[in-house]
Amino acid sequence: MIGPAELEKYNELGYLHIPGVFTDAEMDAMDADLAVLLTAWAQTDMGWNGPWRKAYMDSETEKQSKLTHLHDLHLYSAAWCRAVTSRKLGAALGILLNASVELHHTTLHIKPPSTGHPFPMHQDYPFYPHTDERYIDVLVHLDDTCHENGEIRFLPGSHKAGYLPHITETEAGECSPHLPTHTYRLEDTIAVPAKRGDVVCFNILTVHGSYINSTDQPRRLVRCGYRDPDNVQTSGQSCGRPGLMVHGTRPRGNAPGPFSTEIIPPPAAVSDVEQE
Ligand SMILES: O=C(O)CCC(=O)C(=O)O
Repeated sequence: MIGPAELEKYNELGYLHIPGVFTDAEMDAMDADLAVLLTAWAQTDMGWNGPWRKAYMDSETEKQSKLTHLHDLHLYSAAWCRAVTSRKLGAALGILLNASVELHHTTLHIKPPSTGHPFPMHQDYPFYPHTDERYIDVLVHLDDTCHENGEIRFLPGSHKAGYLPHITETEAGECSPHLPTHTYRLEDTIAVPAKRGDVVCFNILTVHGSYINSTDQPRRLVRCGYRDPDNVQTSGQSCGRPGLMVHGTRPRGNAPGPFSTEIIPPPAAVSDVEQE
């Protein structure tokens, strides 16, 4: 799936659309399990907060705009566990990272019909900062995307500028990390519409966002984060948690020894679950 041209494109633009990674049969299995997870585990709420909401939506829309989300689907569903540890995807990511590949997290984002949550321009780095940029986010598409349902959009080459300071608090308190709306505009981005079963990969530093879903159907995708296992996380979502290896082997590096076998703490209470 990844030859020299794709690798060059990814390195140059900071993102890459890979069509047809998952078969219809695989997507059907993921769809079926997702329906169960939606009833049993997923949450729907206002999603990301912050002053960007008023810049993106009028006040009536803003009140109605919601996001359905769930972290780490692979811990709840065998079909999703198989999908995110796919040998094919792992090999592609191994070429893009030029390294072994470790799964870091998976996160469901559903934009409900009609006023489904837009995303302000941001880098994913502030949500799960790592020592460097050897980290790829992969959007697994459950639905075809287009302008009307809020396809993913990127600022090409923006990863090359490094980490950009994000707005993380206002007078009212903390808010979801995002870039200033007047300098980073969705209008200046390139749309990357994709089909069910496609993935869109992007560098943890690539600036991206998406418009509201104005259609009468939900727009469903799952973001999966993968890293070079040598790239150490410093804070944020799922920090300190080792991930499954999806390509190659974990380098020993400076590790004093293998992972501890001590009991992992139980899942966080609902009120502690992060928004991203
Ligand atoms: O779901 C979307 O449209 C955008 C998702 C996003 O920005 C992210 O996962 O970082």
